[in-house]
Amino acid sequence: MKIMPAGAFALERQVVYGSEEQNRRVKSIIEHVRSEGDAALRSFAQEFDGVTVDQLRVSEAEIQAAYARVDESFLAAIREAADNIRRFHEKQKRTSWMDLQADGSILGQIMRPLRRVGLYVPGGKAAYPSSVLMNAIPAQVAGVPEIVMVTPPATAGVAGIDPHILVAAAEAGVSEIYRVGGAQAVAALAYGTESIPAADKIVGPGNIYVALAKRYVFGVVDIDSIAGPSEIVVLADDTADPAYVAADLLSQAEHDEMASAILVTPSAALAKAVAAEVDRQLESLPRRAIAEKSIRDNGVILTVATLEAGVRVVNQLAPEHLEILAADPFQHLSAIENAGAIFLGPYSSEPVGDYFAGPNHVLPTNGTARFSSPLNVDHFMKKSSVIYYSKEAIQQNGDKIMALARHEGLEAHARAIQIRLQKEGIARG
Ligand code: HSO
Ligand code: ZN
Repeated sequence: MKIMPAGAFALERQVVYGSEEQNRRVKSIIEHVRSEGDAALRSFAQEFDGVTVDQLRVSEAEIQAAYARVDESFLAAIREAADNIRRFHEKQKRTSWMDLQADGSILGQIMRPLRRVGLYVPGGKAAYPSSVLMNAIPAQVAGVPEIVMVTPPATAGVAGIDPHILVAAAEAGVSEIYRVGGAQAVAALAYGTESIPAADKIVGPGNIYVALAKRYVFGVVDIDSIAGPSEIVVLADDTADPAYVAADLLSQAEHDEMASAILVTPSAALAKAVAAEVDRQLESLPRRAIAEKSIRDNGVILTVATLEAGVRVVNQLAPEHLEILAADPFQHLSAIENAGAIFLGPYSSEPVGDYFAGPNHVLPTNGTARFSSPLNVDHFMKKSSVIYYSKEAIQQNGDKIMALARHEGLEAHARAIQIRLQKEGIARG
């Protein structure tokens, strides 16, 4: 890994907009699904996945059969992870409220779950059961009655879906599963087809076509953020074990050649030791090619004068994941302004959060931790404001409302108030 002073590092953010050609294809796929429905989904499955799809919906029998095909240890682990995730997200739930004012008015806010949410799960190698839990459980905790999953066939040419994905979906409360992927799946969720009713929101990661399709249908439905490649920043001092730091950097580098792994440290000795450890540990990694390219292209060790200076660098990077491996990690917590998830101390390796601890692993990437948050229960709820004005309140405030309306040149607004003040004989002055 390159070692350089933090001041010499120029961060490049990689926002994905796709090529003109990709955008054109996505638009055409979406329009096809919109006009031809299921027939378009079947013909795209033939064209892109090489499969003939008879039943778009995955049957209950197929889901039950999936349970027989996964290891017991996998099932036990996924159940415990799901419990932890559920418990964490339960804490986020907010309740409706009503406030009675002194003048007899009532103001309030009603919280309701979205009615129907679509969860996209990519096919092939990037189909992570953990991501099924992370996307579906907050929706379930929010009370969303219909959680629909769409996913392409796991293997090209075979209509089946990875049993681990099916089991994770069933455990996380997914209520319907359809075998359809790509931009066409996003279109089906946005506009609905004969067999897939339209959803109100679409979440979940996908390839460039899925990301562009989500951006395209945004407004017709809500979407989550467009996730970029995984990022980890480790802030460490000389008390950190270089083998731990290297292992954690590599844990995210193996996701994607575009993933980024950065160490920020005031310790020259740690910098050198971690660089050597990364090379050593890379050698035996099954996904060495991916991790190596990620480290070479986007991995760097930034040296700083002090941990406090390191915190300033971290705030500029605004990483998806931050690990603090320092003598007293909690000492720096309040100074961290921008980070999706913060892992403290030597035993809180990022995979603890990726899989198991409970907090969500769908996190803001690409510097968006400056203004956005981990996926959470609120993302699956909406609010309605409630306004009840009493006679006394309209009498007290009618004049002010009319003044504001007339200032905006909206006389009908003013008169809607005035007519009440007159009729009720409560006009003042
Ligand atoms: N680190 C990824 C999530 C994940 N890791 C899924 C393993 N599986 C999110 O940035
Ligand atoms: Zn991960």
